[in-house]
Amino acid sequence: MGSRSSHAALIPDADSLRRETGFSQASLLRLYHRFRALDTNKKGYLSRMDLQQIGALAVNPLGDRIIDSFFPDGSLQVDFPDFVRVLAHFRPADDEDAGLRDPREPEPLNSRMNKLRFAFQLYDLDRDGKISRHEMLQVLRLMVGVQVTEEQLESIAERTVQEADEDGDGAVSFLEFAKSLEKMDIEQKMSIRILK
Ligand SMILES: [Ca+2]
Ligand SMILES: [Ca+2]
Repeated sequence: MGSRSSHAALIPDADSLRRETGFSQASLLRLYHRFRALDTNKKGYLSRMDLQQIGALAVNPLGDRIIDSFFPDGSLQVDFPDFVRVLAHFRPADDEDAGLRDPREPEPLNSRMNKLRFAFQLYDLDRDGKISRHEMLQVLRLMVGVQVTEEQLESIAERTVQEADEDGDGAVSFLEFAKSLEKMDIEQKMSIRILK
């Protein structure tokens, strides 16, 4: 175990990252090893291609969108803290959270609300704070198989937006989105085991 703790010292800002993301020291260490293994050519950051090696994302229909969210401002590089911050949204709520949280601290990244926010921005491509029918259609196209015709897809998109659209502006705001998913087990849907 001696070598493990010396590795821990290599993680940049380990303590603040742990507080911010809720990952335990051991998980951070494992993520750090994962990060270094994904980092081909030892660049010190991950590129889009590096992230595409993550199996859980490769098989996820929204994997490409999730990968996009690692690169928020058109940047092409993900450093370790940013890597961990995105992954924290997928961390299942578990005993790592039990009783340790200071109520003055910001909401954990893997809270239901933050998971919903993360999911929302996968839909809201132009980031105007609303999911348009067109944006809904694009996500549905990624998620459903080829057995559905374009026409059927359009009517599903139309209906999905209509059902969620409470103020009738023809688009789904974040609140409408959160409300329409009220009964969904977002915890289970948004738990991706990156470490496996
Ligand atoms: Ca939008
Ligand atoms: Ca609306």
